[in-house]
Amino acid sequence: MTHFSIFSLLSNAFSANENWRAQWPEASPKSEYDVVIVGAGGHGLGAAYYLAKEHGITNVAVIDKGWLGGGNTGRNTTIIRSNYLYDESARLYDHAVDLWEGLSQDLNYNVMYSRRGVLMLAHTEHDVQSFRRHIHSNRLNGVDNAWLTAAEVKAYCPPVDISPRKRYPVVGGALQRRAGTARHDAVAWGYARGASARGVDIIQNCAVTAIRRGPDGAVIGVETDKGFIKAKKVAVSAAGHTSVVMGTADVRLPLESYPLQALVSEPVKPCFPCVVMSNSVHAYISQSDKGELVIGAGTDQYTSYSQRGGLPVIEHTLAAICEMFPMFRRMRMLRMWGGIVDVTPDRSAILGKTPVKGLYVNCGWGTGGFKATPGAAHTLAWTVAKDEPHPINAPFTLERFTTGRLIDEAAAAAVAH
Ligand code: FAD
Ligand code: PYC
Repeated sequence: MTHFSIFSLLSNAFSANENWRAQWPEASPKSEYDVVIVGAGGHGLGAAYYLAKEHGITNVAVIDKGWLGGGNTGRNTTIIRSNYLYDESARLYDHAVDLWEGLSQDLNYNVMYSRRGVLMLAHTEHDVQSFRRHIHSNRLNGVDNAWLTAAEVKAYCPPVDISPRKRYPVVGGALQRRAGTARHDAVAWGYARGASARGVDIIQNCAVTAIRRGPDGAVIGVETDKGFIKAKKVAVSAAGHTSVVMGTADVRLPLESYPLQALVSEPVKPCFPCVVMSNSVHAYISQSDKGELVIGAGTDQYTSYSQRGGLPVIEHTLAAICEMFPMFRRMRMLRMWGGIVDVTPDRSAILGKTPVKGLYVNCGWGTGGFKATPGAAHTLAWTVAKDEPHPINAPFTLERFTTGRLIDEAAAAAVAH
């Protein structure tokens, strides 16, 4: 057992979020929409917002089986960065970071985007080589990322212990200064508010049970537990469950769903200046504006739809955190939770059209889709509105799993999986 107190482990992980259900007005679905979006996470709500704002398409419903933002959007650890290896990813994630920078103004809702820098620690020669490769690639793509020596790591983030006698000594790090965090529930609420103000219906507590196709194979609507809803187009953004929903339209996706967990400590005064990630020791940490240390683990090693991760994984993570940051050894844990992430073979998303006319998909973000929220939503809205790929999401189609033109971002995912 680590020095973190485990006693409050089973406390009310999402009591705050449960209140959202009460705050959003209940809407009954109309019988027909131009576009139905399945999943009221940041990606689904964002797509509805951009459909309305940029394409004038407002006869849209966003349908969720739970409450808005109650999926991974309200469960993630809010790390935003764009230091991915391949050109295609750099374009997508940097597009998202560009949108993050103006998002509070755009939505007139403070999403608390904070450029505090994301520092990835290197512990081995392999880490050094991999990070340097990413840094070179990022620079060629105009994405900021810089190598720091161990002493420079310590100067940027004083709580890190860089003693060479450690089990995993810190030998340097890759720092993206433009990267940072945002407030996840504000993202869901900001997009929901913006979409709703433009006429979009947000329907909570309504599970989509099947996608229906007409005689010519094209989408005609969705079956829900509140009845059938006719739709000219359907976009599925149901992280963790997308393959189940898409399976009802006979579209098979190369996805596996895993629990990914995180926790927060009791709140303390500001003491941690940036985000630090260490994939070798399976842990990452930042401090929220409320003062809590936000700590996350790697995915559990088995597939599951459980929204709570395994105890050994989080214990391993806390041991690593206490080793890297000895000053946190006496902190107490406030709450922990899990989300279900869907993972593709190449750890990149599937985003765009499907073989079914009128059916679009946004999934496979694995452990890293929060940062992509505005970029994915923005380009998906374009694709749905025009029925054609956006230049940025064009490489992220389903076809790459048959052509073999994969976008292998396993190393850049930076979270053990
Ligand atoms: P969600 O927010 O999960 O929304 C999908 C919605 O679909 C849900 O609300 C769900 O209820 C709904 N749904 C599912 N099935 C149905 C159905 N049949 N009918 C109707 N509705 C349905 N990413 C990062 O970039 N940085 C991070 O630091 C980070 N940390 C993470 C930490 C944890 C613990 C977890 C779990 C994830 C983390 N992620 C992170 C990943 C990130 O949270 C997700 O990739 C992203 O939030 C996905 O957003 P979304 O809108 O697609 O999905
Ligand atoms: O993608 O940066 C990330 C991330 C951090 C924690 C989970 N995902």
